[in-house]
Amino acid sequence: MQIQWYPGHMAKARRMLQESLKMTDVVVELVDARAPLASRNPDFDDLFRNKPRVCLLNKADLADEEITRRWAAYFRARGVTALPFSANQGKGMNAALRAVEQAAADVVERQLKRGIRKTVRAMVTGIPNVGKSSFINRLKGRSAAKAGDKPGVTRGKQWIVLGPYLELLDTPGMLWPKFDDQQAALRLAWLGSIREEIMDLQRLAGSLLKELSVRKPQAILERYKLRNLTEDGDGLLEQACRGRGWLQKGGVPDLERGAQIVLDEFRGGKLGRISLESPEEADNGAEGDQGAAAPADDGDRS
Ligand SMILES: Nc1nc2c(ncn2[C@@H]2O[C@H](COP(=O)(O)OP(=O)(O)O)[C@@H](O)[C@H]2O)c(=O)[nH]1
Ligand SMILES: [Mg+2]
Repeated sequence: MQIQWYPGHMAKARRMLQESLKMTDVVVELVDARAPLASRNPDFDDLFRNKPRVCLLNKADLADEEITRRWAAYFRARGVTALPFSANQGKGMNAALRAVEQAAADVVERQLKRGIRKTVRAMVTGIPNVGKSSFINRLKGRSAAKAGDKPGVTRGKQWIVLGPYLELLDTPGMLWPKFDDQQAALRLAWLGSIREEIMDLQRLAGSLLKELSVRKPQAILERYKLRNLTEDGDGLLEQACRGRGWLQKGGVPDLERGAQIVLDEFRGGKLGRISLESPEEADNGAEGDQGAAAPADDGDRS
């Protein structure tokens, strides 16, 4: 299913999210560990105001370990519990569930004083492709039972029972990325979190190689047998095609094929663990500057 973030889609997603929020005590927000800022929209802080929140830096297996650690510290310093995580490996799951329980501790405590042992209810949110379904499916696999429908209370929502006092909503809350920051949108495109039909893959792969020539030069020099990193993106892609022998008849670089392979290999972690954002860059205000320079797109604002 392809999701386009037209205002109508966004309005619907927001409505569904708000409905789910009413039923839940804790929000588990998934972001991409390789680009935690690009993969979350600052507007969400407002949506989740008054809700205890746990932020999972998902796909940490593909991100630079040290930078992910710094991101966790960055969020913690801003009052948000953040943990490295890997939904498809289930790595960090116990710590994540403990964090969810801890986040709800105040609510549970208050209810206990009134003699009620409250069941904590959590929901998963995040932008498309960040790993929500992987997270939920993994928990389904290990949950003893499904709570099933609870008519009247949850109106057809399903809950996954994680423990005697912990349940998870099995429908994730869909969030939308911010497209008004062109640099952030580009990082999402490199990560494969934006519909590809609307993009020029050769441009995308070229700009990725250019970015990696700064962030991880050795990795692309070796893998694609590049000779000269000072060329622009198109030039780097062409070098990669020659280096790896992706050629058409007459030795012409097969840029289309090369672009697809470069993107696939980056996304699949073949170039090693690479982060596209670091907390230090965020602190330098790069985000705001680029956002201001980017053309506004009203359709993508919430
Ligand atoms: N390497 C890696 N891939 C992941 C991880 N979590 C999810 N994925 C992959 O990311 C893609 C999108 O995951 P999905 O759960 O469908 O995301 P959703 O759109 O948020 O529901 C799938 O190909 C998953 O296999 C992770 O922790 N590590
Ligand atoms: Mg999904």
